[in-house]
Amino acid sequence: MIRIVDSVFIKSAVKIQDYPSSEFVDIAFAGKSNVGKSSMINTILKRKKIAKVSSTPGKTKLVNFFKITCKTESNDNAYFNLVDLPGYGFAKVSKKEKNSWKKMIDDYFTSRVQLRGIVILIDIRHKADEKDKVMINMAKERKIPYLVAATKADKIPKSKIKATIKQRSVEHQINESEIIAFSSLKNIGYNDLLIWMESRTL
Ligand SMILES: Nc1nc2c(ncn2[C@@H]2O[C@H](COP(=O)(O)OP(=O)(O)O)[C@@H](O)[C@H]2O)c(=O)[nH]1
Ligand SMILES: [Mg+2]
Repeated sequence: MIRIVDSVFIKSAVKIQDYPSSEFVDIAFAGKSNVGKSSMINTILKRKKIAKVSSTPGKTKLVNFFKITCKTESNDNAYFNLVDLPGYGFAKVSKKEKNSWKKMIDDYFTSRVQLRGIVILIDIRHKADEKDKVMINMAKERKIPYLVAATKADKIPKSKIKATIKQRSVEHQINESEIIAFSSLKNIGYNDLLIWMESRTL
């Protein structure tokens, strides 16, 4: 399993030409505003606030790049870029702003040759929603390897997690091996996530 040793913020970008050049691969994270993306990134990086846990969701429409130093089973000094994509689906923004995430993510998908995989976060409690479906279909269409992480798994009874994950996989028409339960609060799914990330960074 991958072990994160260090992380540094590189830069935020809006346009393709602003992306940092890199000889390392990207692992990206996407999800609706408030789904728990910043919390997940902070959990992975073991930092309290490297990715801001926002009180005003939907405000920042930026692609944030972090350079991660890690140890893998085969390499003691490996690197990859963790990319925090703009959150979507926040109600209190203009229509134009509402769809800007789609273009930003599609620009990133189509132009970033370093991209090796994307973690798509959904809330485990909510039945498949339109924006999540759009996001998952974008990854499928662009043939980008994805892992769906169903967040806030601590909010449902432990005994219901397995069946709920199965239900979400059916709703999203994905394989059961492509979805995990996750909680930043209770550390559910942390190992599964890191194992998948290692498989994408090798
Ligand atoms: N119960 C629970 N709450 C969480 C979890 N992850 C995030 N939250 C809460 O959900 C809200 C949004 O979290 P944040 O990480 O900022 O979401 P983001 O908008 O997707 O970056 C905050 O109030 C967090 O404390 C989790 O695993 N369990
Ligand atoms: Mg956030």
